[in-house]
Amino acid sequence: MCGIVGAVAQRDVADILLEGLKRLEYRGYDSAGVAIVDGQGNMQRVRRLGKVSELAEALLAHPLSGGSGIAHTRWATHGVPSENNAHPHVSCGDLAIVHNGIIENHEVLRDELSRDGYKFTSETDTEVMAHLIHRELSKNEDLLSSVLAAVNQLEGAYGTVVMDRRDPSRLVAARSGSPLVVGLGIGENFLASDQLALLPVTRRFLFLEEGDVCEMTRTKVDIYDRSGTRVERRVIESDLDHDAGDKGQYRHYMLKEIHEQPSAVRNTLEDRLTDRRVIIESFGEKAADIFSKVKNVQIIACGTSYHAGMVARYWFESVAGVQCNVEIASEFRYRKSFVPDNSLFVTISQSGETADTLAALRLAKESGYMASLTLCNVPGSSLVRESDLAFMTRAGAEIGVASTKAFTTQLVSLLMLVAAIGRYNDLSEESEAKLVKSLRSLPSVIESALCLSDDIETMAEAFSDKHHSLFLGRGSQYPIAMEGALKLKEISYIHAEAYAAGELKHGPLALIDNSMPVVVVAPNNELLEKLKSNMEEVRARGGLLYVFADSDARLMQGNNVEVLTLNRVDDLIAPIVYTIPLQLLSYFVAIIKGTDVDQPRNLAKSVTVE
Ligand code: F1P
Repeated sequence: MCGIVGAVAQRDVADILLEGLKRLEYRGYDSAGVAIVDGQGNMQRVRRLGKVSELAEALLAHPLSGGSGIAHTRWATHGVPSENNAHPHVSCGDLAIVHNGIIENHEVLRDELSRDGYKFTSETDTEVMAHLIHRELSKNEDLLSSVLAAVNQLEGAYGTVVMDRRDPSRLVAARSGSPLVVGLGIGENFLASDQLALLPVTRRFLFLEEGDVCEMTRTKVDIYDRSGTRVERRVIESDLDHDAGDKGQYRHYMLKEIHEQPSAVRNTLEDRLTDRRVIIESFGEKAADIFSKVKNVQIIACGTSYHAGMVARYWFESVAGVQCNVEIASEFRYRKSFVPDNSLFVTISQSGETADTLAALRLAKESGYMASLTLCNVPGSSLVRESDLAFMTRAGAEIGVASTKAFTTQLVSLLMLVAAIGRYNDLSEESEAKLVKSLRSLPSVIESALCLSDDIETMAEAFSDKHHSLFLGRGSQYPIAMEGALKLKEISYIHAEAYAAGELKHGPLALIDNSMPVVVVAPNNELLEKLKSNMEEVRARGGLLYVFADSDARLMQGNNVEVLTLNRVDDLIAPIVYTIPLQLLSYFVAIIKGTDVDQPRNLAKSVTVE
């Protein structure tokens, strides 16, 4: 969603801000803007509807000089995408502000500020914040205490940075519900909503915590907690690759990330397995003690991460012998739920900042769960910091909005978790050794699945003129069908629905005709014969079948049936492997349709508002 970059330096900061915004483009946005104070104390602001490249062009035509600035990519919540609604917002020509999040009491505050004579030029909740801080500043003349006083009047979520043209040597930032990170330079300092934005200028970061307010100059960073008490935050050296934001030889980040899966999975596994076991301590020092008591697992996640949780449910109950429930965070957080004894609360998130998942974790902490664990791809993110245990999926930076390598590494992490907990329940030493062997085979098995790329590219042509599609699977392949359908929807905008194949007769069969492609994930397992009957039901009604199967499945190519064959793999890891062709299918369909693969319309990479 929205992205923030800020800088105070001796040099001109326009290029640093612009590069930061480009690196945040993957989060999804509809407009962009920058405000810089020049050497004479003038506030200069440029905003554009559309891409950061349009803002860059505007800045090329009219370059901005100055060592203090803030910049933003906006994903509309209050008010349509437009130049007027784009950030930074300015109050009375003096204060500029950028903001991520949603202010829930903005209407009351807007009325109050209008009565005090403030004029509004946008429909945003952010302009309300700008005027509110300005009003405080006119009372006490200190930006830091004005921001503190203003945020105390806000309800909702914010990550915000404020700049005053009358004293551009300092920026003030505040965080509640939307992440902010300080980047430490030498004689210059930076702020951003995501460390990726600042990798070209620094690797040393301080993560602001909930309620923190920060005052930053070129040489000093002071952080205060919600009560105004000075606090220290740990400096973290980032190990993210500087070029994490580079597409390399690939046409799109998504394609690069699909092809990175063998190495991403290798990283996930590295140092975490012995020959026959999963190393429990990889989940944290307290993991063995906690896992030995677990009798129930509650998984909470959103979107693709939720699908990973759905697969894990099959594994937990069949492999570990441990009861497992999975629920979408936005539902869980608003209902009263039952907490069984010895229950582990597990969140899954590539970003670690998803507002609903974070709220669910906070609720769980008050609800009697034994402990919390997050499986996450971003070290230092909110979910990681607030959970008792954290396991990094180590997929590397994922830029494409539609998650690929983050998903498969989540599945790998979950299978390790199943083994670690299973050891204290139904998983024998022999079965764990077999599971470990299968995990180790994954990088090369995924490599072979990627070899189907050309055939899938040809298959994709059949989808380009279609408006609807169905995805079918059974057992642990059902959530994989759901993930396949989600991927196709997200990036090609073709309507796609997934069904557990046994549900066909209970409704969706009515939709089948020769304009409805039906994609089936059909590895040879104990449900294959049932699945074959479901496919016959589709074929008999003129439906078009596109089947991913293995050689042992003995499925014949024929009229209206196209079969692509994968190598036979152990059932346990089959959901991970069958994800690959479905990712490629969506990618190639989107290419033919000419959509924006890496930044699909209306979607965001990090969903920091509920
Ligand atoms: C959940 C999610 C992703 C999806 C997209 C938007 O986020 O739905 O699965 O790919 O990027 O958010 P997270 O909690 O896994 O970060």
